[in-house]
Amino acid sequence: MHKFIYCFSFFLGTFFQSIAEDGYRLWLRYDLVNNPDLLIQYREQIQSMLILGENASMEAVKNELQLGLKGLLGKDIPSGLLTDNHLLLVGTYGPNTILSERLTPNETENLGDEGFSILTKEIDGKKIISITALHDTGVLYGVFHFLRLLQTQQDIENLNIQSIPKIKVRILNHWDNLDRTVERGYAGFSIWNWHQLPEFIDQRYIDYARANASIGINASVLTNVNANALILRPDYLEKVKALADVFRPYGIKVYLTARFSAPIELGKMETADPLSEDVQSWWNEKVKEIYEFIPDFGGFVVKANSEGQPGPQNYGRTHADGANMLAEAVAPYGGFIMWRAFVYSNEDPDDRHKQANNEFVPLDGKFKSNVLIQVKNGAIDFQPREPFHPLFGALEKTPVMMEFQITQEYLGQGTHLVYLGPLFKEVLDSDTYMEGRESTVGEIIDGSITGQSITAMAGVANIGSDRNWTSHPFGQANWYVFGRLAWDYDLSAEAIAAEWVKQTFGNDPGMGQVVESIMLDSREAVVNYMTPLGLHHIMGAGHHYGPGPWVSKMSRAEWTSTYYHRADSLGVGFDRTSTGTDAINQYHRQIARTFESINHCPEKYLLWFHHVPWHQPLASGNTLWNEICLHYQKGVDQVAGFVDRWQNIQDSIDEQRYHHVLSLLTIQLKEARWWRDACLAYFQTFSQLPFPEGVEAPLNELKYYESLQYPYAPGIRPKW
Ligand code: GCV
Repeated sequence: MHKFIYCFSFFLGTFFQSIAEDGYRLWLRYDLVNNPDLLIQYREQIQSMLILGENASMEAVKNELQLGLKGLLGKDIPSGLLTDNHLLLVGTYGPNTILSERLTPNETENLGDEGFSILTKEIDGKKIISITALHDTGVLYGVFHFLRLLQTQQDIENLNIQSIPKIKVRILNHWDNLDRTVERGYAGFSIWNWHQLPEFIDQRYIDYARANASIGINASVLTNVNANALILRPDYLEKVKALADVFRPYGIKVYLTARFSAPIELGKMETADPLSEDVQSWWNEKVKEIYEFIPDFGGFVVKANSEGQPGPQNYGRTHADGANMLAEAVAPYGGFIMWRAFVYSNEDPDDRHKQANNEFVPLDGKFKSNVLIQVKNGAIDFQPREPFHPLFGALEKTPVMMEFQITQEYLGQGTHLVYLGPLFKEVLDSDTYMEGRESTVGEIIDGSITGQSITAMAGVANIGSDRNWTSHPFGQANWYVFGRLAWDYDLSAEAIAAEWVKQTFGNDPGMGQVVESIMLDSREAVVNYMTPLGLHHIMGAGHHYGPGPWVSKMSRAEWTSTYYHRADSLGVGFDRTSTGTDAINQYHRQIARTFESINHCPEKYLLWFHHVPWHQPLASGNTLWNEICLHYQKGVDQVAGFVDRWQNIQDSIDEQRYHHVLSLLTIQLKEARWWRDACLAYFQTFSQLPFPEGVEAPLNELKYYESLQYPYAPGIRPKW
């Protein structure tokens, strides 16, 4: 009879599940466990729960457990007593707490500020599952982990889990403007409704906090790095405070971007010179005011002297002068300054690739201890593939933090299915040779190589007001994988994809395999149909939507495509070897040696570092020209394969998301062909060679592709 009821409720669950899924619930769907045997096990193991502690965070814990368990187990779990069998016991561990009497110190003592443990224990013949931590936020993370175990249908019979984040500040960067447009945002408008804050608290803010906490994200920069000083005005600070109050119980600290010229714009001063005492006092006062509103304010992210943003160099000062002035202002309150290294100057004729190292390496050791240098994963700009940024491995005395881009500015924006796990992992696992031994980028940003204790990883968010948050349903996976890797960069892209798929689409193994295989192939596919073999930055001008290898006239040379691919009648690619711009020598000599040699340079970076003759034979035996053509074709074929694979699992996916993804894959296939055709038509004008067998010729003449205009492509930088 029992089994019958379970099967019936399972059927009902599956039935409702297939009706409507708009994606709003993200990976926190908590649908009824659809495996009758496991459901029985879970219901047996969790018969009651006791949540210790009363504060806003523990309230969040309680709400999440109630919501999650009710959904997953299909019934309310009553409050229990310590004497109960099969009790779920949740709370912080500390001297004289109920939990301390039940756990041994070594099960908890090393958990730090945010770690947690989940243990199955037998006490007085009664079984409990404890979820504990030294602090409330750790408990919350433990609860989300536990719910993930149930959602992904793991055995919970004998749990012995301890988890501690490797990186301290795991932060989303929103490039959201105060008018609610989002720079490089493809999912609607900003979720911050500045106009209606502080009074109107949208449920979305709470769900945003839940989603972030569930993957360990503990900080959020609310505003665009192309900053607007207005956010520092008291009426806006009141709105920021309202958001900070919502996020606090979920362990999320709020950061803002600081416009360097704010003392002039807001303070009506004549200068923003960081060495001026008046300017310093203005910032000190402003920071004091911010902390009055938000006592746990995280600090500032600053884009200075970059792409037209004001900065210390406007006054003949250095990045260290600018960062240190702000660092002193926030230091008394425990705040941080995340100073971006994304700098390049139109006036500097040197290779853009080299400019960040040129500016920041001489400043190593000159920054205050609460400054982190925020470095993009590669030296150019979030390309489908870039070698890791040479600043990782070059700064020994300064904390260096990672900036990844979750929003797909250069990777098909809101319409292409590209799972970024493999991209993030490729960078984090890259060896910098900083110590002459294995010193991966991951080990540098977690401080284990340089001994830094302040560590951080940022991701430029892909979140917007679209009902499903990220527009493309698979964009959610990129938000998810960012958080999971920021917590533990040793997790694999495969494992994270698998857990995301189970939570997002369900536990059907056949469906799971197909979806995971699409995800895991998708990054290589986009590289193939956009920028194979180390080509880079050949997207359409300004909006970066679609191909634009012909772009050659812009206000800055480094914004053009021809600057990067340098195609001519002899070959293609950017010579960054010692006989070229010598950017290669910003890497450790072991890496530089490999990249320097055209025969040893990994082919995936070939045209990034070398200008290669069209007839050069590559590892496959094909000439460079043929290999380029075959990669473009392969990218298109891969996407065609994604469409087929997706269609094969129609019965296992709810209708709404099935059709949504299918239409987006159709766009992606059309656009992959567009990329192939436009790029091959263009590069052929230089190579003057025929397409090899198996490569489809472009549908149109080059001038057709060149004539396409997209003035309303989303996410373009607005004028402000
Ligand atoms: C926020 C690239 C993007 C810009 C972005 C900039 C940055 O240039 O195209 O939109 O500006 O990077 O990271 O500051």
